[in-house]
Amino acid sequence: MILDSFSLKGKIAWITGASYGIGFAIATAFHEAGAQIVFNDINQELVDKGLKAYEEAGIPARGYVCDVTDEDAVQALVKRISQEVGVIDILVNNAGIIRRIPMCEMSAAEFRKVIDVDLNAPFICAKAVIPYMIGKGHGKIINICSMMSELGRETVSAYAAAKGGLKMLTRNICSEYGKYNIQCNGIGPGYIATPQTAPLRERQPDGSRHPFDQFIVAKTPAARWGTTDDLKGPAVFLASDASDFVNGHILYVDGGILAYIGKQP
Ligand code: NAP
Ligand code: GCO
Repeated sequence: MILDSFSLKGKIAWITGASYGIGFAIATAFHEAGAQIVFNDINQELVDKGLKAYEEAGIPARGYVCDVTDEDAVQALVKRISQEVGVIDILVNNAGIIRRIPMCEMSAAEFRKVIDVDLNAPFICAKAVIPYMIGKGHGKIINICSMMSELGRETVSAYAAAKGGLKMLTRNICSEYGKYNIQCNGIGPGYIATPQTAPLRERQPDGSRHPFDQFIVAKTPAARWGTTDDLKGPAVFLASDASDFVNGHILYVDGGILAYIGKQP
């Protein structure tokens, strides 16, 4: 049955930075598809917050404290997961940050921090799990890219550079490890209503909608912000056997933004 190929039953999935937001939504979808969920976040408070949320959702997730930019910590975490839970079948590189600062006002340290979390960390985490996936004879890596993997805009130079690099890292992992039955693809969410984009949706002092909110709704053929639920099906597809011959692909889940030039003013 074709739907059986979308099952994640018996698979172990590690979603980074998944105490809430997009990572949490993807983890809930993976659980519903049958996977055992493992997540990490940057401190115990966030991990505990995530564990409470997973428990309330009826999901027996395992949570670990780990800063994904720390290679030694990530290597140790992957080993610990393999001993305590089992070898990771699915990695979702979800953890990410953004700093909205005009480029010429951004310090090199601030630029490096965004690159470190959004690009170096996916490299570190993929490098840590690939040897185990080779040993197991299969693996799925999903990198959470962005509209900014394809487009720029004011104030997000570091984020766009990182997400553009993440698109090419995705293609390179495909190129280098596809022969080991490892599929590495990206998901490029459009504008999704999460804490990360909350500043772009804040009501104005006069109660009107944020100008950026109005801009994005006009720029999106679906005429709405995405929700984390919109990402669940695409993520399960890319994590499942149904996508075994899909590799190096960035699946944009954007309501049509990238296809649309925009309405005449
Ligand atoms: P979010 O609400 O800010 O959640 C990001 C998660 O990553 C948080 O739990 C965060 O923990 C964690 N994290 C940050 N740095 C970390 C580190 N060094 N080690 C471990 N965990 C870390 O973001 P989101 O909106 O869910 O986005 C998730 C991913 O989707 C990101 O990669 C983002 O770039 C991407 N994305 C988002 C959108 C959107 O519209 N929301 C669209 C396209 C792509 P803290 O709370 O401690 O920071
Ligand atoms: C921004 C937003 C975007 C979204 C997302 C779009 O400031 O433009 O934060 O970058 O987070 O990446 O795909």
